[in-house]
Amino acid sequence: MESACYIQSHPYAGNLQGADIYRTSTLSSPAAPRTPKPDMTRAPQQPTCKIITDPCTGRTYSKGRLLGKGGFARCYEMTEISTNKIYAVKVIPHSRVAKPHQREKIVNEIELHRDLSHKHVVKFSHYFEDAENIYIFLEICSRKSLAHIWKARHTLLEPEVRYYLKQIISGLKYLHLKGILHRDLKLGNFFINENMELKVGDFGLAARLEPLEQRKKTICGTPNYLAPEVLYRQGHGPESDVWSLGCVMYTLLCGTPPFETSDLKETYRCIKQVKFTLPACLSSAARHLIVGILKRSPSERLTLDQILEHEFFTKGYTPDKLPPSSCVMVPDLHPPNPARSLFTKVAKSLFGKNKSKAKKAPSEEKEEISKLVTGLVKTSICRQLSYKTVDGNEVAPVAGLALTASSSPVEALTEEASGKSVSRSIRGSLVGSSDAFEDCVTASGVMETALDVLKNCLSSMPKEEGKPTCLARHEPFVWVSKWVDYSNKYGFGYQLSNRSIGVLFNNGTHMVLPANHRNVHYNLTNSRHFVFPTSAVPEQLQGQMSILQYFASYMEKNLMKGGDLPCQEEGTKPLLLLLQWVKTEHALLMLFNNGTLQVNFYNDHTKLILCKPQDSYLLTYINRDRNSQTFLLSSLAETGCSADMLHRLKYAVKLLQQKAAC
Ligand code: 11G
Repeated sequence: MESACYIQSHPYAGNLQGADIYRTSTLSSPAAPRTPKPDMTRAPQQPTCKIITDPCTGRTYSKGRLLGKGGFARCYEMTEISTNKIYAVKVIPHSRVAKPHQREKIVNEIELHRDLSHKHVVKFSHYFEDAENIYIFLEICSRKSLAHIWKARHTLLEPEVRYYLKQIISGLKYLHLKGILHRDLKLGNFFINENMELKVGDFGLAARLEPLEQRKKTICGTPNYLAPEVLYRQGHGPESDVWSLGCVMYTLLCGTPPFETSDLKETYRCIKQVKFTLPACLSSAARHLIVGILKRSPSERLTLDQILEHEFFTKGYTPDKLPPSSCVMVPDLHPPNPARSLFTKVAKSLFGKNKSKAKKAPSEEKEEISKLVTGLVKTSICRQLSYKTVDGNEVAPVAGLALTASSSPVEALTEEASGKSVSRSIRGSLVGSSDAFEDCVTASGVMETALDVLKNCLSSMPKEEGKPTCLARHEPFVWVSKWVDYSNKYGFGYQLSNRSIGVLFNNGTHMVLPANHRNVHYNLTNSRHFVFPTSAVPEQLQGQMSILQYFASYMEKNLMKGGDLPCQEEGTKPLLLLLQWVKTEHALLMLFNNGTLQVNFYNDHTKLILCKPQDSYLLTYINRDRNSQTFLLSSLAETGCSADMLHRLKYAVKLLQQKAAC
């Protein structure tokens, strides 16, 4: 398909190294003195340089991480050294655009994009070339694109779709008014910036709008979103962009493109016949709008203004802003209404962040709060995201209905993992792979041992309360300082006292980000262990990586610190993995692959930690005042302990017995 794409010639074609290009590269209004034009005869290939200098202005840029590849370009984050401004930069080696029609494409892209200025169109900053490459500096969009959001979410809520579509339509109306057709509207070309604002980008296939008879009849764009008239070689008009927009809307709402089949010819046949199905879950307004857009004849298709006037937009709620978390999980969106503000208010008052100014009669308020507490308490046990901090603060739950484990992109990998293809498919960026836990510590093994040890201790303890001496010094051990249970959707996230972050996903896989964030550890259910540099996590794991990062930032922002240890160099100790967690009405029990058992009691935030850092078992009790005392288990067995601690020890044993019996 790509090779069939020939864009019309332009006066600048073949002149990318010429004077015009240098003159026009002053879009960034350089203050730096102009440097002489470089000798454009190709220099021998230089080693990849981290500092890039604009030979025309003398401005310097430091080349950052690779953002990805697209067309002829490798794209990097680059920072202008004097201003610290960050750009997304397309770096196109001259060698990749040696043929005239290839250069024409780049020139066309620059020429069409450079003068555009709109809130919902990627800002073109400037460009230049050196001996090796052409550099196109664009607005950075830190949240990547709708394609990434779609990958993590698969389907979006109708209010989210309205939110994004309105911005696409706004950008697209501007382009069409300027006489520019995008011709490649797809999820990957809708970039999302830090503020969750959408920007239409990638003008690699864009063209000026020509009268019908003068239009190029060749096929451009991504096959799935091609309009019937483009397939029939009748040329691409504004209506063809509208068709693609309809496909985008369908994909976001239904999870797959409307004409997707396993065979390209079949896809084209479906497009020509406008053969697609509308899932029952769509609202009638959404169906009606899709049908109005995906019309065979361009003249029958709704226009951009008609789309905006459709009841899908006029009757449905569109949020002003989406939370960044919606990139990976279903947001809790509600049109402003009294019930919602009650929830927010009560949750805030419960969890100590009540800044609400609205006043209510005290009796009325109390009544409403008590209702909600019951609801929260009930749901927090098994369904809602509930989390507590080591110091006893409990924070309001983040509501959400995010993706199920089966829609996670990693599912395929996990399934494949039983065969050999997985290691092939993720080997590219692998740092290491091993069967790290060949001696296979199982949760039930850890549970049985802990049960034995604790039961023995309890049975030898004297009947009366004792005052055991706690250890002044002991071997360091690692314990869970923060946790987030989002197992109704993703899994269980935790932060360890050594500041590494882990997620035990619902599908049984495990991801751990050690404190230095250098590598990511990934464990399959079959206990195979992979290590990747954080910057090169394979595509298949990006969804889980986003969730891990979300958990990490969530715990960092919302949960109080609790006794973190100094950062440990990665690799000095075997990786600590949570094997199993169990929540009861009163406590959370966690079992680790090094044999550690931790029990957190919800009501007073006390904790018991049983571990064996060296030869002897240690038992740590963190009391309700957050005082931590560590004892040799053997000395507890001899001396006995406080009633408080004994009570909790007995509860832990009962819990382990119950679990072991299951
Ligand atoms: O056009 C882009 N923008 C605006 C962008 C492209 C290319 C620089 N990309 C990605 C990089 C890899 C593939 C597409 C961007 N990435 C991040 N911010 C902006």
